Amino acid sequence: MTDAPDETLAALVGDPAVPFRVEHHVTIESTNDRAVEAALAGEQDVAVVADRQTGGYGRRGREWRSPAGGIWLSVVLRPELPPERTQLLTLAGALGVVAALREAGIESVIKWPNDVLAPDPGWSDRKLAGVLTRTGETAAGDRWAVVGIGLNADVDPADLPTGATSLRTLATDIDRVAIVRRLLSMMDRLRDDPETILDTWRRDAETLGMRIRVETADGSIVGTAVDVDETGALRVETETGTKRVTASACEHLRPT
Ligand code: BT5
Repeated sequence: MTDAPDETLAALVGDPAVPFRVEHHVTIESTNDRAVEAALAGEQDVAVVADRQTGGYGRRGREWRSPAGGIWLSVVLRPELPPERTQLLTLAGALGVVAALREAGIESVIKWPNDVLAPDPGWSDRKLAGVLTRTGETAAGDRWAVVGIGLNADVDPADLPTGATSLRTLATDIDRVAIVRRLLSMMDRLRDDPETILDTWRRDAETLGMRIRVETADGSIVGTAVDVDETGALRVETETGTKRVTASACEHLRPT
């Protein structure tokens, strides 16, 4: 780790501007695991934040690098959305990041389903943030969702994998506390409002209108992303008709 900032996210604890109860850790294995534990214990409206994670993970257990100075955060919710629409919470998490960064004067775009990218005119967008949603039920049968967000804020890009970047390459003054405050209030506004999630997503997603390749369980699909449906699935126009794609890896292709 290089140049770790001294300041922590502890200032968010008890902050009246934050619509969640904030639990702060200087170092934790994974905020997602801690949030799932809280969800299973029946807690809700909790935001677990950490300055550093030692065992952060992404989809399918992939490693998520989480050096000091990043924003590693997981929100425990009781979603009102029907189960088939919970993927919308992933879109909401990405929208929260874009909104918070926009307020800080930093432009970013969304790649379906869970990436926030620093736009690059040279066609090599680099990943700034990723979102991972887990869902389940308590013993009493109450549905919960944990939306985990990893944002490379005040992090040395040398500590990140290839294809990733941090806010340090885009801004000089990075107020992590202000970013989290804004992100969490956006999550709070969007969490039970699927129509606003979809409308805002259509505005902020770079994926729509692009030629893409998506890897699915049935093989790879190449086509133009035309829309998202009410569950957050992507609609892709291909030579053999319109396909509906749920969770998968998505690559933006150069126009031919
Ligand atoms: C994601 O997974 O993008 C979701 C990441 C969610 C992380 C948050 S941090 C708070 C909470 N606690 C956790 O333990 N997790 C959540 P996925 O789409 O599977 O992307 C994973 C891939 O991104 C890896 O295989 C690497 O290639 C790349 N990667 C790893 N660390 C990265 C980083 N810090 N920034 C950008 N890319 C990274």
